[in-house]
Amino acid sequence: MFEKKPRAEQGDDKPPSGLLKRGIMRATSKPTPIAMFEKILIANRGEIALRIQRACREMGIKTVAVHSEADADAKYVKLADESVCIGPAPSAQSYLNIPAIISAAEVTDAQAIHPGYGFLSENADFAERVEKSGFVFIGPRPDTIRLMGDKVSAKNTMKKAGVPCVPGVDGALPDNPSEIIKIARSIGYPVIIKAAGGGGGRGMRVVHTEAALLNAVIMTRSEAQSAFNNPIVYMEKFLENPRHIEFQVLADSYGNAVYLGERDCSMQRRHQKIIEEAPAPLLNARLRNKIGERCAEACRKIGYRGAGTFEFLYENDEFFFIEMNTRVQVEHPVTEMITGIDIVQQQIHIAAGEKLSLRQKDIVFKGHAIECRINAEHPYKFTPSPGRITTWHPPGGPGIRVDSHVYANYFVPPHYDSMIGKIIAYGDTREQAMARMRTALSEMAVEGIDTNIPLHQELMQDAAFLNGGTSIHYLEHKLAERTKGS
Ligand code: MV4
Repeated sequence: MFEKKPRAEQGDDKPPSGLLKRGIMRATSKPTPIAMFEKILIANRGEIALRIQRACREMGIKTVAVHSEADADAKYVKLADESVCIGPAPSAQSYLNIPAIISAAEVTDAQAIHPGYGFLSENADFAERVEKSGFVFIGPRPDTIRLMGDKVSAKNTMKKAGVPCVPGVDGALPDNPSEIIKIARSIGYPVIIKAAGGGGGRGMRVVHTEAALLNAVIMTRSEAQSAFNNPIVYMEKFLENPRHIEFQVLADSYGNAVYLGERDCSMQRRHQKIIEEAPAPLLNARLRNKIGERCAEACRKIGYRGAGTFEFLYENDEFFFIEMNTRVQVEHPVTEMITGIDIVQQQIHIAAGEKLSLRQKDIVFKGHAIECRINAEHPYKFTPSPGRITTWHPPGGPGIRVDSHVYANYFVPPHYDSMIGKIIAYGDTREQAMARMRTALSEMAVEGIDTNIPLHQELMQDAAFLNGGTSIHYLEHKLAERTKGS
């Protein structure tokens, strides 16, 4: 099994990778007529695997599903043109098993690999091995993924490229205690200590007083060493009550880049977003276009390729860059709804070596979209609720999109993330999108497992949320109040 076929020599220095070999680019970098992929391997599972499969089908591209033993019976696996079992249920042996995934691409003769989100999507070593094996990685160059994976280098790069960042001191914190104290004084308390290897909320500590500073640095360093094998930490001003707003960008291999507006993802618990919307409530068009253009310009400057997201904290009408994500995101549909652009198809066109067909002036933001992530979990205790779904009635009607791989009698495996789908509601206004979401949630029937639909129903009636949105801490405070009351 998994016999390795010899592949043509692969030049490893000529961007865009994989294209020269496939004869669709000259060495001069002038684009010639593009050969679209015939077959793509989808290195993911669940709703995003189905989402990518749909994008491929619409483009006439064949798909290979790879799956674990736990996902063998999933409908999207059967719907794929081909499927390969890559290992047992635990992710480490299947969806994170790089040799098995590359072997699956070889035996099925796929030309490109789409990593989705999570799993190997931001693993630079995976992207590199995909390209060295002669396949196209549908995403940024491995070096870009590596650069953005280190949060210190990501921030320095973006600051240099003109993206506004959280006030702080550039670069890693020194070891010298008196220098650390000096840096914190220059920033002003409260400060936050973050691990360079962290991200997405892992490995951070807020410090309110000088008395607590050095211990916090030592603790964050040692946790960072064990969690990320990297003891480097950095310091920023701690913003007390920001929103999380992120900008979507698309960039091709020829230095063209556009922004697709922003998403407000402030409604979250323990760094897990549960509701996202586009556009961000109350954001004025001038500031949107200014920050969006800074992001697009940064992409041009660093030679970014593919879809990407600039994460910002937003406080008092100011944006502060914190991290960049180099993958398609869970919440990409809200941007698709207000722009009419298929982000997954754009990723594929870019990876195939095409020039961006979109120009900034043609990208129009119309209406409002909200996404509720449906999780198989208790709505207030948040305990995971895997098991057999006996009833599944998804909602429909004007402006409703459901991205889910689930069906009646589907078994939610206990091995993976609890998200089983997303409802996206679109409307001319935020109010109409919300009203449609309320209707959709009331129509939806799921039996056999617990879901967070009751929490979403409550949040769609929440006065602060309806009144222009909330900060990143709102949901956790609200849930704490609820617990006290009961
Ligand atoms: C911060 C911050 C306040 N000030 N940085 C958490 C996730 C990671 N991406 C960065 N995070 C934060 N960085 C400064 N200088 C607050 C958070 C934060 C947060 C950010 C986005 C979404 C949810 C959050 C929840 C808690 C803390």
